[in-house]
Amino acid sequence: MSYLMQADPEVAEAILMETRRQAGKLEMIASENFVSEAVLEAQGSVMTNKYAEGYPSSRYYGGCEYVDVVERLAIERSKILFGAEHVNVQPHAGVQANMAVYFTVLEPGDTILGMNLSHGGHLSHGSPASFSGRFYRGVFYGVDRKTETIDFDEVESLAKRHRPKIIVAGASSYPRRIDYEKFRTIADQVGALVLADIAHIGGLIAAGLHPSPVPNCEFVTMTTHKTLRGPRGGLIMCKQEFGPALDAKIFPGMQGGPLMHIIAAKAVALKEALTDDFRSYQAQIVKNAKTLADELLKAGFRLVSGGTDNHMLLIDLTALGITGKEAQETLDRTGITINKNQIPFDTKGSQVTSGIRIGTPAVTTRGMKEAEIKLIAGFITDVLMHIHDEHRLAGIREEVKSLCDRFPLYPERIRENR
Ligand code: DSN
Repeated sequence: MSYLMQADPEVAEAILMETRRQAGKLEMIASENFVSEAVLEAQGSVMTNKYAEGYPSSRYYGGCEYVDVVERLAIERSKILFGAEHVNVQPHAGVQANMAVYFTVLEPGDTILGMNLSHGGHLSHGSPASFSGRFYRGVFYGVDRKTETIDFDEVESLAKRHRPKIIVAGASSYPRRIDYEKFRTIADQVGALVLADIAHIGGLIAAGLHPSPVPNCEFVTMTTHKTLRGPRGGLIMCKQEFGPALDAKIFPGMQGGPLMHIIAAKAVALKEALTDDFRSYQAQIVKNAKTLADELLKAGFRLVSGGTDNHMLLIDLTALGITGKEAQETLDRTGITINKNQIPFDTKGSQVTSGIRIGTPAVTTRGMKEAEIKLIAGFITDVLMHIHDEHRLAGIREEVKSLCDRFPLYPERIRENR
């Protein structure tokens, strides 16, 4: 029996049930993934015990010689992977990474030009619901109504009218390639800085499948747990000239002790990301997303922007007469986990939505390829076309279960009940 099971059976049981849920369902939330046992081991290590305010070789506590090793490894590996000049691996999450950038170069009241949340942007890109829209003035570009791709004419005209101090290029639910050079050109016309938030596509960029924003942008932020497949956390890259100020905004500016166990796990994930296996994995994520898009289009669905270039796609459910909320709940009952998502120009609110977002990183980690994705497209089609047919839904649940059983996830944990 594990230490945890003895000490706290309620928590141990919940963790076990979560392990079984992850293994027994198809995880298709575009921002989620499954880390390796090595990443989990680093994350569950004694590095959690250590206070290490400051940075390697410049800490406020003694005994930091080994946490320094892992933080240096994480920084050096990020630099190699992305070609970055300066890296900070301490942000607890993506929002903190963006916050640190704003604190470094903006004053309260300054303007951020970011992507409209309902067109695919993120709360931390100037939304009034987040600190970023309360401390700063958020102005938003969106996608073109016809192509549903970023409307660069609008980006340019808003930049000229509002003279933002920073332009944020990045999204949470945008299925297309992002042209950082165009953002750079527009920013240069108005003297703005560019922050590329690559939280979603960090793995694709690391593998060279999408253009890197590092040469063109002063700042690049990301989370480490999405396509990059590391522990939950954030990371910032920037031009050398901003490095010291940025570090000071993370600590002592806005965070205390860094999460050294998470930084150790980030280092492990970054080592994994430097391998050929990782590059093949990222290529398969994209192939799987394209296959899923093609199959869903063949089945008659409308996809936002007509398809995908990355790891995700958005289905517009309007023609089916169902909401994103209903679709999410019904797919979940059949063992397919996705999230409801607003689509551009949505007439429904964020708790209901007209769309769903589907991603392929996690099922690709399990080893699923085009053949399995075609089966999954069939399941999704069947569920969404027959949302009230309980008998059919029960059959699909069985098929999903047997597909999951063919691609075991964390088998030792399931076997050992942990
Ligand atoms: N929650 C993340 C996502 O699902 O895209 C963004 O922060």
